[in-house]
Amino acid sequence: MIDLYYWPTPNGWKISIALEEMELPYRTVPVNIGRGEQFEPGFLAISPNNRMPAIVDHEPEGGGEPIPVFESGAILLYLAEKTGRFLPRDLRGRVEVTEWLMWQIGGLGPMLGQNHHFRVYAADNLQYAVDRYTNETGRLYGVLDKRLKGREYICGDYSIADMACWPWIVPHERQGQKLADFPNVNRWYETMKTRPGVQRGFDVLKEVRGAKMDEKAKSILFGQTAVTAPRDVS
Ligand SMILES: N[C@@H](CCC(=O)N[C@@H](CS)C(=O)NCC(=O)O)C(=O)O
Repeated sequence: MIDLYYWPTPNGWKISIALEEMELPYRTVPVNIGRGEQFEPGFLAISPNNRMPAIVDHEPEGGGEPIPVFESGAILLYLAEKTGRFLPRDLRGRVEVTEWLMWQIGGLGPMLGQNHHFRVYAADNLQYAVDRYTNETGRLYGVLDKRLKGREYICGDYSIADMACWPWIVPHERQGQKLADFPNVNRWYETMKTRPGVQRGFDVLKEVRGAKMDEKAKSILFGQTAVTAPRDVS
């Protein structure tokens, strides 16, 4: 059994989708990040960066103590290794999937996260920041569009790179992007949506998906410093 520490956001969906696609048994442990549950000591012991997703695998290969894993890219690699699925075994295929996984982790996720921040959450309208991240989002969509030309999935066959990228394309409207401008991304996005594993993963905790962020949640999420926010779950 795997414990999935999770909240329904793009980074969370990557792992709920992977667990569903890999048909691994798991139980969901909600981490309400708008209420500060990511600062609970028990969670920090698993995920010291106070971010979800994280997992604990109670049945690791070879037995022994449960294995905790934080960082969605590390979790995807761990699960792909565990199951032998969605990560090619041959050197060249493996390098390609790793490249596009790292592209998501190092570029698509952080840039689109800043896009959401300045377009949707920032108290002031900071036009420079809005333009900067909207343009960079468009550039990254363009890169993905070129990559998907002539390929059904990002690396040809379906892989953990698709599971990492797709959740970040879900909120394309709030990122100021039109999928019609990126026909290959659009086609891939729709193909992904038809996969039962993607649908099941996307629906985990769907009852709280897209809940409006109140001021308290904003101060917990956007007020973090080196000292960082105290636990506040009231
Ligand atoms: N690099 C991390 C990013 C995870 C991340 O940013 N998670 C957000 C939600 S999408 C979170 O837990 N935020 C809590 C916080 O900011 O305190 C990963 O890929 O796992």
